[in-house]
Amino acid sequence: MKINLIKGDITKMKVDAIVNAANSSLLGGSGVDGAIHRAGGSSILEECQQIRNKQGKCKTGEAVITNAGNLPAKKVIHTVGPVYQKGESNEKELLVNCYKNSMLLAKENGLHSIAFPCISTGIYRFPKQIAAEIALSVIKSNPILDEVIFVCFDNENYTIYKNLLSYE
Ligand code: AR6
Repeated sequence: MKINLIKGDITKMKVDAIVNAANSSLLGGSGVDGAIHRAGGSSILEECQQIRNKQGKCKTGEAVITNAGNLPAKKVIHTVGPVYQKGESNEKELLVNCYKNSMLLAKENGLHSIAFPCISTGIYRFPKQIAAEIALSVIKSNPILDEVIFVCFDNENYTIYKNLLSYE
């Protein structure tokens, strides 16, 4: 399994699946969620609404899959990261679940490449260094896809990932 790092906008990625750092409503928000819905168009939100009608909200750590509308990716996997409180509310385990469940959902749907944003490290305030260590260790211990790309939007996350990957 290849692991790559890119600094940029995940909505531009031509991969089988991009992952959205959504919220449990699945009905959009700001940050990367807003960017994906803006660039992808209304068909993504329509499918999110259908999923809501069927299963209700998406729990923290879980993931669902939709079309990717106008995006170059084939599918969008929406996962709900934990809101970081003090690190005493199972946040680490829930973040592990986000990465694990997104990879499993991609595999179940016959997808081979996946691009992740730095889930929970924006509005949900998860400490970036710890979040990156978690992301890398989950991906490395679950090598079930051909390619994983980490797409860092901000310099701080990019530097953290670059340093972690260079120690391999
Ligand atoms: N491409 C890649 N990464 C991005 C992009 C982009 N276009 N835009 C922002 N990021 P956040 P969260 C990075 O806040 O912390 C939403 O309102 C950003 O720099 O998007 O999981 C949802 O609806 C940061 O590193 O997600 C939820 O309510 C990372 O994406 C809530 O925010 C995650 O930041 C989820 O909060």
